Amino acid sequence: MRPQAIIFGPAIALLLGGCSGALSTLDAAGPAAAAIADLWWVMFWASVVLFLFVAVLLWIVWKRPGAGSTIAPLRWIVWGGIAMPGLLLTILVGYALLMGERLLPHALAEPPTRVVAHGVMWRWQFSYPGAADVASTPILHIPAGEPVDVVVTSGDVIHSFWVPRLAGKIDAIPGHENTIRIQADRPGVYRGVCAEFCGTGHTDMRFTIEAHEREAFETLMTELANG
Ligand SMILES: [Cu+2]
Repeated sequence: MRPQAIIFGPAIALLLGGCSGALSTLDAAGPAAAAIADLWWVMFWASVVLFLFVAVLLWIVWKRPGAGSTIAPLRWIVWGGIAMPGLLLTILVGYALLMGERLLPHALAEPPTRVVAHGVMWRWQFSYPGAADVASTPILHIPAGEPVDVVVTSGDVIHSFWVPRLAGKIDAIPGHENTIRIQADRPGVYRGVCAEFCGTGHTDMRFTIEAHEREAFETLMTELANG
């Protein structure tokens, strides 16, 4: 095996391994996570292009010392050091703001299902204000294929609610309600974690989301309410 294969083979496998899996932001299973994944890829490819551009410039002056000296230093600074990063950062920040806007729980014609995620050291409890008398559950049940607003609260310290394949993260703050909109495009099981260090049990503060077809979700809510 060639030395390059020994170095790059495992590196590429390791890199691609991060693209899938139960806790991968790049393996998006809903629109909010897809927007975040898109932003990640745009930033990734932009940084690859920039890196290659600078690497080529470096290679040129290394091979041919003095190359580029016909261009005045002030010009290098103004165009390469101010104009180029200024333009790229403006585009990137504009794109990020647009994507961020899509993640907000804007008012909808049909109000989405609301569930409550309450974090306490070191577990999550989920309740369903719309479905009367449903006791809190250790697994979060949601209907698939539609937006769901998760009202995130905390009973003690600051936690963070994060289901990487469905949405970004949001802090659970004592005495405060934060709402995050999630959506699972298809029924299935999704993994979540607490994303804010909250003490010795932090790593065990994991949870599961089960997305059901609308009818199955309603049946389940009725079953839970009837005990
Ligand atoms: Cu926590």
